[in-house]
Amino acid sequence: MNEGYRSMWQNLGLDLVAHDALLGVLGKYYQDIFLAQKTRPAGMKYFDFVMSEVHGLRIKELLDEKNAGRKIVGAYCVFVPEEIVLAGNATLVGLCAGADFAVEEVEKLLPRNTCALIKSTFGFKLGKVCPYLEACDMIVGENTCDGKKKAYELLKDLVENLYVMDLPQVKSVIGKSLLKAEYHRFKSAVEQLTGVSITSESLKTAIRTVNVKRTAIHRLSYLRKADPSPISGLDALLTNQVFFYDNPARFADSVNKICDELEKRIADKKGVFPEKTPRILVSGCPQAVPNWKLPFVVETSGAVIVGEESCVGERGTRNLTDDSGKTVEEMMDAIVDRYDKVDCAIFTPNPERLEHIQEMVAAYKADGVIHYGLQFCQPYIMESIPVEKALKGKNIPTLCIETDYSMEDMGQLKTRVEAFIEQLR
Ligand code: BJ8
Repeated sequence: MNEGYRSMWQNLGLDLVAHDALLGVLGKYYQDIFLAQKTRPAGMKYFDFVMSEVHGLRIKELLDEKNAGRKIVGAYCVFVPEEIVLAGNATLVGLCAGADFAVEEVEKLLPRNTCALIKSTFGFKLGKVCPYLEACDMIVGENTCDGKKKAYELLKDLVENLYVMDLPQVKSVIGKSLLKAEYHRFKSAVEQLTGVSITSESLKTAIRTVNVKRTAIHRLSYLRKADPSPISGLDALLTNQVFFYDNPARFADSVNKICDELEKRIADKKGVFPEKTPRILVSGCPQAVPNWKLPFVVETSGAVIVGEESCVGERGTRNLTDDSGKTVEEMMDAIVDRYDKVDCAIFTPNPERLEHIQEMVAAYKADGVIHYGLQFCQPYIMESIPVEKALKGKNIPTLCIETDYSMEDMGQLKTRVEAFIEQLR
């Protein structure tokens, strides 16, 4: 690792010893999971590079942006509109929360039976190991599940720059008007942070920039419909994870380059796994970096993941924002329309998600669904019950798993996943 980065991390207030330990574990984990895969697309080298520099070069780029007067905004949820952030001359980064850290410290602040994602948010802060978190000028929390809502009340004492966005819990006219009001409030907060007024030109450019990166991901998803699948679920998940913190234009270019390669693979009938390998759709809680546990288990047990019905996946990226508006007001409405369609399990009732899962099963020719629930995540685990019932009623094999970020249940998980895959053959 470049020695210059050490002073950068020190200036950000990181605990260098703990941070070295984290990078050491991550590097080994990445090697064993990603680099050990056979027949990867050559274009994945870009993502390997991004991951090897995830706390290095990308942080340096963000700090260079800050030195040039730009602001950095961090978010934990796909309801935070990147379009508004970019239009206000700021950069949005996803704060990943995909690994356990400083668990003992965290459990002094949060109940033990809190989901791993929320605990990880606190662990990265308390352990002083996340340079993204420390580089942010504004951290946006959102009132989604009860766990997050209450956790932000505590997080505000740990960070100086927390902004909390309220969100509706019901898809209705009133719910949508709350979303609209909150997005306008957020727009003003971004403008205040950056000192830049959002104009129709800047908002249109921002909408187009985000649409370009979502379109690149749509292209990649479309190619995963082929049998044999030209890319592993692990690599596809990684691109969806990098979506949250890479430079948007560079990200879109890199995904499009992989897609060019995948199109050729499909024409040559070349896949990462043989034809007729059981195809799995994963549905449920988001899998943030470096949470690669489930796809690793699935793809080393004889199946391939062909889609993710998840916020780090199609739930987060599937809709574009209409860019045809002429005024800021019209484009803000288009943004509200776009985000109002996100079918997170915090909404009640939430029939759209079940419809989307079924659509994805058909579109990706999935042989079965694995519902991925993080332990103690009430919204998704509660929703897994009607989802499983409805899918089984349509003869779609479904396996519900509940897990966390630890490796303790790997053996048990593998046994269940293998038995499920056997059933799909
Ligand atoms: S839009 S899925 S990113 S809230 S796993 S913290 S739900 S208890 S993450 Fe999410 Fe936004 Fe919804 Fe998507 Fe709570 Fe469950 Fe934990 Fe969760």
